[in-house]
Amino acid sequence: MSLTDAVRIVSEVFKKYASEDQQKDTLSPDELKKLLKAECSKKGTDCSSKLSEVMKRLDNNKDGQIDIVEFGTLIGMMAKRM
Ligand SMILES: [Ca+2]
Repeated sequence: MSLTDAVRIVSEVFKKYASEDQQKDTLSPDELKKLLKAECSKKGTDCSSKLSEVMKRLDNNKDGQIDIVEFGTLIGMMAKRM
């Protein structure tokens, strides 16, 4: 698998959850919660952090939404723990 393939998968997962409400380019706290709940049950990922803490760490521009660039931080956090 190439990095481009990996980025495509990350982008697809992001869009799958981000498109649940009207703002389809960002994850709301609710959408992030759903994503973490679904994806964190898989092996190798860390879900010990609370949603509010994860949200705070990811939401760089403090608009209460997670965009695709901010989502990259979560991928980095998960990769670090693998
Ligand atoms: Ca944001």
